[in-house]
Amino acid sequence: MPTFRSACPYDCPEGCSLLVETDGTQVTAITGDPANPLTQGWVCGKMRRLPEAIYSPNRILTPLRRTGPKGAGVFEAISWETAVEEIAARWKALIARYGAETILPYSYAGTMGAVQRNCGEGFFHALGASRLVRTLCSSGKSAGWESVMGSSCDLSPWDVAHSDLILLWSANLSATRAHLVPVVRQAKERGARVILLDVYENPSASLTRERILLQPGSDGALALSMLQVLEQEGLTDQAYLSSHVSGWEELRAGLNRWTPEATQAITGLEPERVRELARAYGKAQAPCIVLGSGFSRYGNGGEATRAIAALPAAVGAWAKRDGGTYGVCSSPNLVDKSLVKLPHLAGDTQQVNINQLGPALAGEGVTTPIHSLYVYHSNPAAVTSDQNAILRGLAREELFTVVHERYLTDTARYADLILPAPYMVEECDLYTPYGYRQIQYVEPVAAPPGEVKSNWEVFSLLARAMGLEQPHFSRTPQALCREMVEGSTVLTPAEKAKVLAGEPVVLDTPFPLPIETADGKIHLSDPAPITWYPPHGGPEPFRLVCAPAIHTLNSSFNESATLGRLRGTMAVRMNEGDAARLGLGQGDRVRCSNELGEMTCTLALDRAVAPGTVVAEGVYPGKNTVNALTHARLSDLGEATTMNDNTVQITRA
Ligand SMILES: Nc1nc2c(c(=O)[nH]1)N[C@H]1C(S)=C(S)[C@@H](COP(=O)(O)OP(=O)(O)OC[C@H]3O[C@@H](n4cnc5c(=O)[nH]c(N)nc54)[C@H](O)[C@@H]3O)O[C@H]1N2
Ligand SMILES: Nc1nc2c(c(=O)[nH]1)N[C@H]1C(S)=C(S)[C@@H](COP(=O)(O)OP(=O)(O)OC[C@H]3O[C@@H](n4cnc5c(=O)[nH]c(N)nc54)[C@H](O)[C@@H]3O)O[C@H]1N2
Ligand SMILES: [Mo]
Repeated sequence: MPTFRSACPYDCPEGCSLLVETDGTQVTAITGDPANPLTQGWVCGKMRRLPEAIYSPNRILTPLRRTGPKGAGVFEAISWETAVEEIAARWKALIARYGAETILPYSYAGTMGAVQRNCGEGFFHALGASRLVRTLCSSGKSAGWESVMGSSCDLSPWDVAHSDLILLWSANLSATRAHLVPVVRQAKERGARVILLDVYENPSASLTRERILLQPGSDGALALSMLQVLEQEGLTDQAYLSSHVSGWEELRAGLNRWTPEATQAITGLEPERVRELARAYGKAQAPCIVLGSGFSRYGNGGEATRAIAALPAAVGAWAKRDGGTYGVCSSPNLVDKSLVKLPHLAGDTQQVNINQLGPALAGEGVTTPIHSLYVYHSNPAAVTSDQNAILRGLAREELFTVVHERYLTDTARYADLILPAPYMVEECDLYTPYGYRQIQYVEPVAAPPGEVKSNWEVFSLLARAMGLEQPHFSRTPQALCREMVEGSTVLTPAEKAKVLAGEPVVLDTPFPLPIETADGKIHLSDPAPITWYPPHGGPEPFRLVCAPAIHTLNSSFNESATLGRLRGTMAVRMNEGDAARLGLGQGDRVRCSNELGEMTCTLALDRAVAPGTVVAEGVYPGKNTVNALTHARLSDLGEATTMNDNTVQITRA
């Protein structure tokens, strides 16, 4: 059986390197590539089952035109030529009447490849369309980190094996960082203490008996209390603070507001528990915070990230080998993606935040109304907040909606035209995952079935049809990948050659970690000392938190019947005490509701949850799913989603 190298294209920190086996035509098996020190021959169950999705009878294989009412999912097959002609004709008429800003591109992270993910940006800039602000994931965390650490990276995943105190802070390793599970086990065998800090016992709680379940959106207050204890008990590293940190004195001066007693009402944690945690952190040889993103998807998520980022600075963890944080690093500087994004072509057109699609389609926050929506590698009807507002917008009869997809998603159902999209084994791209410093170039290993075309191919066709003259749109993805690799200012010539030969190249984090701020210092009071303020919240009695599911990835893999069965039915998890108070039991049907909408699902009581909190794992297909309950409000820093920051009423269904 021929075997080819490939890489996982999904929006996951792991960026697994893959070995793809084919029978000469079709993909028959996918495993992990031992050449990548993280992947080491093992990949998750989602990836192992990808062939089922690739060859599913439900896959869209030709362009489709709507023949029934919007949302009904009734389509007829048309040719590419007709589809492209229709799009160009509709867009030219709309541009003549309203200007190109009336077209809104909508994309996020169906593929993470440098070319296929970003190429639409160049096209829509050249067209003069509205600009989408892509902050659907962890931009609050990135903005908070940047205000303290600049563009510094953090530890590599394998470094965590040598830490003696690992805080699994808002991170569900079993779902989103599966390759860290054996690393944490190794650390435990060496004697490390592992503590989970979350709003519920997520599946990685199996790694440790020590769980601290805090109130949603209170992490910043907890971190400030830890800093207060570290300071009061003389556990800060004065030498590190004076040589590597600025703004400590201003922050220190206000810490007495944040004693564990003062934050107890916010975090829900016993003061002694917080003191013990801070002492363990301050006394560890190489404390490591494995930092997920869930805690940052709140109205105060940027500030909370600043507070957590202050902890390793206060104890000088970055000066201790394998101390610091893991989970924030991405590889933005390995290659320059502006070659594909073409930022120089961006005009001063109106911006629409990705989280506010519903309001934008209703005419809120835009000066030019949106009359056409082009969705590619995203599924907003399922993943984006305020689902009911989005569905109302997508149902607008005159809105000309084009969706480039692989199967009939909740968004594609509302399209006027659907264009057939590929899986990664059918396209060329360059991957730089955000969980460590890795880069891999991938060639297609199987022919695209039917009339499937990649994002790049479609934008090249549309550029020609719209009369865009730039020679850029006639290039090949291979040439773009090669130019990005060759232009890298980080990779050595030998590494570049290896990348272009299709091998994964992995770079270690240097020790000590270079602090990449303008003055080389960590900033704790710039523009103001770190603080905590309440998240958005709401009037209903329960806080609703969204969390990743193991067997799906956002709405991706919903197309796999096997993975759907493994995931089970839509549920919310609740604390047993809260359930007893409401007279509810395991497996009961419950109705979750707030002013935006409702969701009916099963109640799960099998894992502990912070009091007054319900957790919804995964993104399910259909209407009245969890994002019918999430607001389109933004975070304090980074204009990010606040999808974990909502409240709901729970009643028996
Ligand atoms: N299997 C699987 N893998 C995935 C994904 C998936 O959906 N499924 N999603 C992918 C994507 S797009 C991303 S961005 C990453 C995400 O990877 P992670 O960062 O690990 O996951 P998050 O969803 O950000 O959050 C993880 C945890 O945050 C917790 N949490 C929520 N609110 C709070 C809070 O206020 N405080 C604390 N301490 N914890 C809180 C949740 O309960 C959850 O256990 O994973 C990627 N990988
Ligand atoms: N309730 C809730 N909401 C969430 C989350 C959650 O955990 N819970 N997670 C949030 C997070 S962290 C994120 S990052 C977002 C993710 O939101 P999205 O980026 O929209 O991610 P997916 O749901 O994976 O949908 C991606 C779609 O792209 C399609 N696709 C894949 N590859 C290609 C391609 O090459 N070309 C084209 N045209 N299409 C392709 C897939 O078939 C899939 O339907 O969702 C967010 N929303
Ligand atoms: Mo994400």
